[in-house]
Order: sequence, then C-alpha cells, then structure tokens
Amino acid sequence: MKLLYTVNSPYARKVRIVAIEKHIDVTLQEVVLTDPDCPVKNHNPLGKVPVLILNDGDSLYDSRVIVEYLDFHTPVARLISQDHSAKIKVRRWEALADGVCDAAVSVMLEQRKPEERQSQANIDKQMEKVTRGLEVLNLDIFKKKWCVNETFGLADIALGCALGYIDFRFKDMNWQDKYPNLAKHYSVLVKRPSFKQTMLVG
Ligand SMILES: N[C@@H](CCC(=O)N[C@@H](CS)C(=O)NCC(=O)O)C(=O)O
Repeated sequence: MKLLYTVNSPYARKVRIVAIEKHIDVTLQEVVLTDPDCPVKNHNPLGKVPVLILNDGDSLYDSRVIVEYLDFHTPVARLISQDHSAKIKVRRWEALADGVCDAAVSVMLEQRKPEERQSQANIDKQMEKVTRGLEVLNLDIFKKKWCVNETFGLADIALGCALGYIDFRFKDMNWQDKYPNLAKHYSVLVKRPSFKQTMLVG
C-alpha cells in the first residue's frame, strides 16, 4: 500500500497516525500538489491528498474512507468502535474536527491570495466556523479522558490533528488559553510516538 500525502495536510496526518497506531506498513510518497506532474489526480479525480493506493492498483480517498479501510484491515488496536452508536459518536467527532480543518484551510488559502483579491468577509466567515467548532469541541471533551467510550481511538486522533493544524497555522490565536480542556487533551496526545513522528513542519 502506498500513501500519497503532503507533510502539512491534517487529513493525511490523520491517516499516517492511524497506520502507525495499527502497525500497518504503508509506503509514504510525499507529493507537491502544485507540481504539473503530481500523480494525485491520476488516482483521485478531486486532486486531493491523502490517497491510498492499494496493492491491486485501486485507490481510496478521502481520509475518512482510508481510516475506515485501515481500521478494518487488521483487528490490532481498533480505533473505530464496532458498536453502532459508539461508531456514530466517533464519526461525529471526526466530522467536526475535519470541519474545523476545512475552515482553517480556507482561511489559509484566502490569506495566500494577493492582498487586493482577498475577501475579508470570507476569512471572517471561515474563522467563525473555526472558533464555533473549537468552542463545541472544548465543551464536549470536558472531564473526559478520551473522546468516546473512555478509550483512545479515531475521534482522539482526528481531534489531535485538527488542534495540531490550528497550532501550526494560527499560533497567535492563543487557542490553548481559550480552550483549556482541548489544551489538556492535546498535551496528552502529542506525547504519543504516532503524533511525534508526524508533526507538521514548515
Ligand atoms: N475531505 C478530504 C479533504 C482533503 C483535502 O482537502 N486535502 C487538501 C490538502 S490539506 C488538498 O489536497 N487540497 C488540494 C486541492 O483542494 O486541490 C479528506 O478528508 O481527505
């Protein structure tokens, strides 16, 4: 199996952490999305990372499908509960964490445009999604050791990747002071080797 990824994609990081936690051997191929020869579009018509290329040449996307595939691939260290109601809770945490990343990525892309073409209204709208999302995640994690069923799992990984991305892109927003429950959870997650090995860089 080969994973096409970029080092600073929070979605690709989620997949890499899942593979590490489950001890699944995945060959990593870093790509540059702006490169005209970037192979991603040959495997995902949407042109987005992560993409998992299976040994038979078939490809899987997006990150939510890939993590489900990997979790089923081996029963070692289950990250998504088999119980339906717990699984729905896990997927909801993931949806909100990924949604915070979607909004944060939109802000970053808007801010990269030449200043005269930037839309402050769009930046504000996307930042509101980030802050509303973080507020709800902060309330939901209150007094919990792990997100779902008192067990480390995909919900914690998705949350950790979203917080890592916010920390990486918006250092000066002081999210750790504003959302202390999230800060506490993050401080536990970043001690795991899977998080340490996949720190965002740049
Ligand atoms: N929902 C997708 C989001 C993937 C995504 O947006 N990836 C970004 C990198 S962080 C990307 O490839 N962007 C390139 C583009 O949109 O053309 C997932 O969970 O995999």
